Amino acid sequence: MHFDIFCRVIDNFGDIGVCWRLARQLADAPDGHQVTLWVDDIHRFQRIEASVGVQPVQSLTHNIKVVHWTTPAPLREPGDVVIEAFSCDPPETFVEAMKAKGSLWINLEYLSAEAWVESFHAVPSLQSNGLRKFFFYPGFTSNTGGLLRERDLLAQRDAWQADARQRAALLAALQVPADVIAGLQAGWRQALLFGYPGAPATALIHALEATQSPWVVLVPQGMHPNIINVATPHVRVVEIPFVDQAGFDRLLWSSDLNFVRGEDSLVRALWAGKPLVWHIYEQEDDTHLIKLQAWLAQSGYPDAVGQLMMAWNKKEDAAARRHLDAVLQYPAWNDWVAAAARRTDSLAQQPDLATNLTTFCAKNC
Ligand code: TRH
Repeated sequence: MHFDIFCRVIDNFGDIGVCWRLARQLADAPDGHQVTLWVDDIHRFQRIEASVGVQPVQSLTHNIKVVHWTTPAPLREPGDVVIEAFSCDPPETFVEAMKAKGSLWINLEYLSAEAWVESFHAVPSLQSNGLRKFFFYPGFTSNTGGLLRERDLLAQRDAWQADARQRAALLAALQVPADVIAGLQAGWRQALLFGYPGAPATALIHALEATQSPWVVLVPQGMHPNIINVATPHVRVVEIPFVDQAGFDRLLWSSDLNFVRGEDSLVRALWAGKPLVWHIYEQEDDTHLIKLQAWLAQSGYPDAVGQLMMAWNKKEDAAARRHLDAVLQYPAWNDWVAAAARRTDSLAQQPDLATNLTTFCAKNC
């Protein structure tokens, strides 16, 4: 099949992060689909994928093309399936051409663990122009579209985790000081902190310090400026450059504790199988807290972990500190480590999103 994926960058990196991952997974499928990825903000794309140039149309691999989605949009023949990410509205001229071609239209929705998702997933969205359009919901249960996961991802992760030299080489390439790398090799624990502004990062440093064992906190460039270069007796904070998505995965795999946000980094931290704290994307009227609660309810995490995530998202410093103190202590820490691994194992039993999507499209094309 030939897929078009339309991506409008609203903010940050999640929109293009999800679309780029999906494009590669469709292209890497055993049937090797053709993919055209339309992106309105090429510069944002370049932050997570250095091979992207600024040409209006470029071939990134033998079966992935990237088109700069400008206004007016370039005229191109639509594929068998057109995916609009997050209701981003493909151009009208393109929709006209989809009618002539008879393309299948998929609206790839946001990720949520709320119960209603199961009943909306794969439901038709009636179109007056006669096109066949369906909602496709990612999710955490087998009655949803599932989660993005490359076929060999967990094997790659295990191989990476088994080879300490690769981790040291990655950290050295990111200019992490040699004494910090040596400390990590000697057993210091590593946290990766990728959250939204206002996250209780200072409370985190104090809580890590209170464990009385050494920690390194890696912070992607530009995030959490209030704690950069902090050094307490047991905690070193190191700012690292932005890396590509493969590098980001490796950082998650080699951390003991991951703080992630949005949508895509959450899923990647789930595949890392380590304790994680999710800073969910903020929405009006605290809708995001309802989504967070729904996700926690099906997570199997200890209650204290759920309380920590609520405090983290409400940006409540004192409560976050209290709950961090609780979950970082033994034996609570071990319970969290075990629950995180169980959650990953159970999610990995389900088919991945790209497989579910191609099966659905093949049936409906
Ligand atoms: O960046 P995010 O907050 O993105 C989004 C957007 O705000 C979007 O509008 C909203 O729809 C969505 O969240 C819910 O968080 P997210 O989704 O985790 O995306 C981050 C991406 O950046 C992810 O693909 C991983 C990637 N990344 C790198 O490739 N290298 C890095 O160094 C870092 C820190 C991240």
